[in-house]
Amino acid sequence: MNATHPAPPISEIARRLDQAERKGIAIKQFGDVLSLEVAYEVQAELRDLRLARGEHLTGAKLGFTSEAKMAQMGVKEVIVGFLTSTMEVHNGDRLRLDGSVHPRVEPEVAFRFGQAVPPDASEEQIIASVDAVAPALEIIDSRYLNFSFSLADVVADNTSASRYVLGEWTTFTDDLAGRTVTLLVDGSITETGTTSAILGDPLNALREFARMYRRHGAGLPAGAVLLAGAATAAVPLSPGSTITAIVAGIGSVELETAGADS
Ligand code: OOG
Ligand code: MG
Repeated sequence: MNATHPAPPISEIARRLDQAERKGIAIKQFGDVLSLEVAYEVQAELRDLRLARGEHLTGAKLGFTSEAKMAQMGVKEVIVGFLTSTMEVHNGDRLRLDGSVHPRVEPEVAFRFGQAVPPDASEEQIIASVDAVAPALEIIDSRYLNFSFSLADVVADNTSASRYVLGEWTTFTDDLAGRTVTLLVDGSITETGTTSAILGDPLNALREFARMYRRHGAGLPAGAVLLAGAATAAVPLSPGSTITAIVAGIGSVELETAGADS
C-alpha cells in the first residue's frame, strides 16, 4: 500500500473506467493502491452503472484460465467478469472498431445456462444448469494504457470485457477436452491451441466458476452464457478483417471488423 497516494473512492474508479470505455480513451493503471477485494467492488459498481442505462446481464466470463493467456499478460490467477446485452455481436456480423481503445480477439468455448442461476446457487446446481456449449470469440479491450495491468486493475476493469460472439449451440457434452482450437484472420491460421489449455478441460473452468460464484456471483437469467476463457493468446484486431474460430467437433464462429466509415 502506498500511504501517500490512497486509492480514489470505489465510485470514482468505476466512473473513470466507465468513461474510458465509453470514450475509447485509455487511462492510467491504479496499481498497488487497489486491492483485489476492492477491485471486485469496483466491477460490481460498473455493472450497476450499465444496468442503470438499460443493459441486461447476459452472462459471465472467466479470464486467465490458460497458460497462453497468463504468459501473454503476466497474470496468474483466474478472474471473473460480467457480460451484458450491448456486448453481444451476432455470429457473422460486422463490428466497428472505432471507439475501441486497442481491441484484441481470442477463441473461447461458451456454456449456456438453461435455467436461471440464483445468487445463492450451489456448485452442483450451477453445473447442472448448463444445457449447451458453443464456440465463441471474445473481444477484449483493456481500458488501461498499453494494455497492461495488475490483477486488481484488470478485475476492476471487468476483466477487459468488450464484446463476444457465439457460434451455434450444441447439446452439452462432457467430452470437451483435447479439441483443437484454431483462430483464423482472413482465412490464415493465426493461433492454434487446444481446449485442454483451458484449465486442462473447459469443464474445469465451469467448476472453477461454480466455486467462485458464491463470492462474486449476483444471479444470472435463464439463457445466460459463461465464456470459459481463451485457449490461445489474444490477437490485435484491425478494421476490414474476417475473424474465425473453430473448435473441433463443436463448430465455428465468425466476426467481421470495420473502421469508422463502414
Ligand atoms: C484479461 C481478460 C482475460 C481470458 O480469456 O483469459 C480473458 C485480458 O487479457 O485483458 O478474457
Ligand atoms: Mg477471454
